[in-house]
Amino acid sequence: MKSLIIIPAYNEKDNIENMVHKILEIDSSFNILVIEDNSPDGTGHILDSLQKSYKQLAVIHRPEKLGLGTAYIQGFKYALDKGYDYIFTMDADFSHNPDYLQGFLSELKKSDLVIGSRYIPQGGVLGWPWRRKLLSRFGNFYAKTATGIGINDSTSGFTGIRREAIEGLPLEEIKSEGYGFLIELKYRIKKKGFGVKEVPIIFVDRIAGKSKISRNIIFEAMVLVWKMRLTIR
Ligand SMILES: Nc1nc2c(ncn2[C@@H]2O[C@H](COP(=O)(O)OP(=O)(O)OP(=O)(O)O)[C@@H](O)[C@H]2O)c(=O)[nH]1
Ligand SMILES: [Mg+2]
Repeated sequence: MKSLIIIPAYNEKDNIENMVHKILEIDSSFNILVIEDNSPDGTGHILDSLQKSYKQLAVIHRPEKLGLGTAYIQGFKYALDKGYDYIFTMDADFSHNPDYLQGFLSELKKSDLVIGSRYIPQGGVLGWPWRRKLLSRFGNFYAKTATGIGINDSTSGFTGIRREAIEGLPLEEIKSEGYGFLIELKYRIKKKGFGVKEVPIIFVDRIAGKSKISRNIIFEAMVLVWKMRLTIR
């Protein structure tokens, strides 16, 4: 069984090398795919030289910042194409602790989608100001209520997915971005009847680098949840 960890990275020069080291130190049988969008800070060059030391590392360089949604979709296509069985998504900025990966992997033997969840008992967030905490909490409560599918952390970007669940997705049809994409991904998998399991994680605010997810996609996500409920069966 082959595992691929998909990491979108844009301007992560202070994180990406440590992240790759850390993951492969935990388990050298993991493979990593980084989707990098021509970062002005040189993240792409760091990845190119890292590839010389690690045969487990693959990199897709895209010509410009094309967003998180399309990065995941490209990663999923790559994973299916190369025959991976277990596919993980995580951020480059250490908000998602790679130490959780092996726990996710063992859960994936029983479930089709494993979600690293901040909003179940034993989960949580460290380092965010109260306003951001409140927004994320409220956003996830809103998404849970509006979609009616009972997922507590639908905006989590830390997931493990079985190949079969990704094969069931209409990758060409999914157009949402950022948080909306993360919600839609989980919604579609759950709606198809796949087994979904939330496992608690402690999410830690990034220490190095700057945030690049724009906040105006929050409104887009609020509309999306209703659209999904009405159109996706
Ligand atoms: N390839 C690619 N990666 C991106 C893009 N936008 C964000 N990322 C990466 O996606 C992950 C999540 O983005 P973050 O900026 O950490 O977003 P966030 O976690 O909501 O915000 P912070 O934790 O406050 O930084 C990180 O690994 C980013 O480097 C993009 O347009 N293209
Ligand atoms: Mg982050």
